This record gives sequence, C-alpha cells and structure tokens, in this order.
Amino acid sequence: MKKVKSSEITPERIYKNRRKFVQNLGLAAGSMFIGQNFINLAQASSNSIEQEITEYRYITTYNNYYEFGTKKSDPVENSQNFKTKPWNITIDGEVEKPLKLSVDELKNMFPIEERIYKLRCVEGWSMVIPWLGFPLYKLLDKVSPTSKGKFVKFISVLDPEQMPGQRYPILDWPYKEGLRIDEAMHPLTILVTGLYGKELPNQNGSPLRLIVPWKYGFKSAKAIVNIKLVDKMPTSSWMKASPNEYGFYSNVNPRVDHPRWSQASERVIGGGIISPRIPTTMFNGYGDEVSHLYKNMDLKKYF
Ligand SMILES: Nc1nc2c(c(=O)[nH]1)N[C@H]1C(S)=C(S)[C@@H](COP(=O)(O)O)O[C@H]1N2
Ligand SMILES: [Mo]
Repeated sequence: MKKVKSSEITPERIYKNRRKFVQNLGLAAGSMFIGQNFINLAQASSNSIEQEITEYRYITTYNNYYEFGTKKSDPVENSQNFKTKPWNITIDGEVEKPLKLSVDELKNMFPIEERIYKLRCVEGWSMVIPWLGFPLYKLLDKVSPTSKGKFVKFISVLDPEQMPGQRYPILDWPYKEGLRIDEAMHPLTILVTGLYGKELPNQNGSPLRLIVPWKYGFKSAKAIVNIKLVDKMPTSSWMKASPNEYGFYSNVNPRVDHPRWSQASERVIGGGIISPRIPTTMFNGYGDEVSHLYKNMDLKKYF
C-alpha cells in the first residue's frame, strides 16, 4: 500500500543497464545519483570500498535460511508457498508503549528508503544488496524503551508445518538473535521489507527481516514476528548451538577468525567464474560509523 516514494528507489531497469559500483557502503542512499554509472556514497569517509552490486539472481538463489533447509539452493526451492500474509509483529518487553500491528501497517508508518549494504556471511562470502526498508530506531522510538531495555531480541516465526527445517533440531527454533540497544538504535541498522525495488522474496526473509551491515549475516534474522526489549543479553540460536564459534557481537573482523573459517578475506558471489576473493575490512567497511560503539572493548574477547 505505500509509500515507496519512486524518487527514493532506483528502478530495476537502471540497475540492469549500468555498471554498478558502490563507493563506501557506509552511508545511506541519500547521495545516490540515479542515471549515472555509479552510486556514490559517503565520499567523506576514509575507508572506502568499491564493489559491484550483486545481480538479483544470485541474491535470490544463494541463501541461508535453515528453516527451509541447509543447502544454499533450499530456501528458493522450498519457500515459494510460504504464507507471509497476514503477518503480525509485536514489539514489547521493556517498553512503555507496546505495539502489535500488521506488516502492512508497519510499512505505512515510515518512509521506505533504499540502502545499499554489503552482506558478509561468516562462511566467507559476500554480496552487495540494494535493500528497501527503514531504520529500526524509528520503530523503537515509537514504543519508548524503559531504562531496563538494554538489549533487543529478535524472534523469527515458528511454523514447522510450513518450514520443513524446523522439524529437525538443527537450531533452537524459533530463530533468535539480539543486539545491544545502542546497536539497535544506530541509524545504519534497518528493518528490511524489500530489495531491488521490489517486495522481499520469501527466501530473503519476507515479510520482515533485520540488516545490521557491520555484523555477520546471521545477525540479520528473517521472518521476524517479535521484537522484544530485554534487560539481559539474549542468547541467540547460534550462540546456543555453538558458543565457541558464535559470540553475541559477531562484528565483521578480519583479525578474529571463526574456528572453522578464516575471516581475512571473502569470496564475491556473482563476481564471475573465478569467484574473486577480496580482503575483508573491519566492521565490513562501516568502521567510521560504528567503531565508537566498541571503544575500550577487547573485540577478540567480545567476538
Ligand atoms: N530466520 C533465519 N534468519 C536468518 C538465517 C536463518 O537460517 N534463519 N540465516 C542467516 C544467515 S547465516 C545469513 S548469511 C543471512 C542470509 O541472508 P540472505 O539469504 O538474504 O542473503 O540470513 C540470516 N538470517
Ligand atoms: Mo551466514
């Protein structure tokens, strides 16, 4: 019903017809020059990256979504009949004004913006994705977190009838993730409702998923039904499955390896048959914007 202002969103035609480069992915699409050959973001920032936007067909066929299976091709194959309408979401816990509303109502509450962010999976690959959504802080402002709301917990849907992966104890279902309140309030943190100017495909987490661009991809819970403000650091499904591999923070950090995968470099999905590897950057390239959140923290200990 809304409000995707056409001026804010690049038509797919334009994505297709240009060589797509993003310079420094750190800032929002405010300074995007539609009609030129590239999207130029945040030139002022020092740690600039240049990487092509990943093609739609890779973004929508190479997925991690264990509710629909553990192979990269499982989500697109097994999620097409997944029912995302109607869909309600509750924002509650340590808040003064809890909310329960439909995703359609939520989409009409805030202007939908385009944000071109890199998604870096801890498995060692990345894609650059033109997301549609709105900053999470706008929603959190509406519910007025109390002083006990120190963390935010994200809970995905539990529906084993529709989600074959949930019939097996691969993870602690429903999928759970968490952020510290200041991370959740950071203007780069968004709730996503679409990509490439279109509705969010089921395999990418329709109707609502999180994106925290300086953290590994698994922090970005898909198919969210509940956002809960809590007093204590939540335990995510991944922390519970393997605490020495998955910490709470999970900031992209090329100097702290996962026990099974080096984090020093990443494979560019859709970057051609040679699948080039490029160096991974601290905080996925968003250091200028987010490193202050972690000052005086030992990021090896708090991985
Ligand atoms: N509910 C849910 N959310 C999830 C996952 C999942 O298995 N279930 N996988 C995560 C992982 S590991 C990654 S890398 C990203 C992948 O997002 P994409 O398929 O849109 O690229 O989703 C994350 N969100
Ligand atoms: Mo991932």
